Formats: sequence, C-alpha cells, structure tokens
Amino acid sequence: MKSYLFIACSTAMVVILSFNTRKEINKSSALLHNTVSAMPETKAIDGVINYYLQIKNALAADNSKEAATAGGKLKSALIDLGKEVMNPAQKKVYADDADDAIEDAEHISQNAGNIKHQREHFEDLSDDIYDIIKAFGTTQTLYKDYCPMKKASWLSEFKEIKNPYYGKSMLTCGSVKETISKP
Ligand SMILES: [Cu+2]
Repeated sequence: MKSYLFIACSTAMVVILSFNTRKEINKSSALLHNTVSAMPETKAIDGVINYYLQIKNALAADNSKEAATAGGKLKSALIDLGKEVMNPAQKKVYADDADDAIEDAEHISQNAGNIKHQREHFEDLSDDIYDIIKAFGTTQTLYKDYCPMKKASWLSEFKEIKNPYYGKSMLTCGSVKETISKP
C-alpha cells in the first residue's frame, strides 16, 4: 500500500515537474519572440532602393566598378523581394517588372569597365524600379528626375541633380519631375 502511494506520488511529481518545465520553455520562447519582433523591421524593398541608389551614385561619379558591385547586390535584393508576402497589385508589378530589372542589374554587375553599357541598362532599370517602388512603397523620400538630353528618368534620394547618364561631363543636366514620399 505504501509503495503504491509512493509510485502515485512520484508520478504526480514528474507530471507537475514536466508541466512546469514546459511552462518555463513557453515563457522563454515568448520572451525570445517579443525580442525579435521588437527589433526594427527591415523591408526587402529597402534593400532594392538602397542598392539601386548605390548604382545611380556610382554612375553619376563615373565609377563603373562600384556600379557593378551594387548591381550584383541589387539582383539579390530583387530576388529577396519576390519571397515577401505581396498583395495582388504588388504581385502584378513584380510579375511584370522584376525579371527585366534582375536582368538589367545582372548586366550592370557583369560590365565593370564598360560604363556606357551599364548606363544603357540603367535606363530600363530605372523605369522598372520606379514601378516597383510605387507598388511596394518607400521608407525614404525619393525624387524622380528626368534628363531631356537622354530622354530618360532616374530616381534619387536628394533634390540636387547629379546625372547618372553623363557623370561629370554633364552632371547637373535634368530636373525633378516628381517627389515620392514615404507613406
Ligand atoms: Cu547588357
């Protein structure tokens, strides 16, 4: 009788102990989860914008090598953007524009030393990136600039014109056509 009681008692102890352990685990995973979600959110679109702007600044500075490096990063960022949860409008824009933008980014990355060719791809790239940003939004204010000589647009993070199609040979050619504000 005594030993039955002992077994019953220790079984209950084990059950209580494991229950408490599980509660502790739940508590610590909840803590971990809160810590993770409290961190600032970095959206995939931010990577796309930042690497696009790096290409733009490199071309405006006539730096073909830096444009190529940023082109490789933009390609990855565009692929990452496709893994995001998208609303129907974003899905459509991504389906229409992402493949072309990825190809342009790839050609820019593979043409270090041939800035003329990088600039050709940058023209189409800028139009696709504009559509993508309009659909996915931006966390920073951007300006859509236009160069009447080249009849081409680009996006910039500052109001001052620094033309990526001509670099220092015609750096201030162009004007701001649109301001894209963060929501
Ligand atoms: Cu090419």
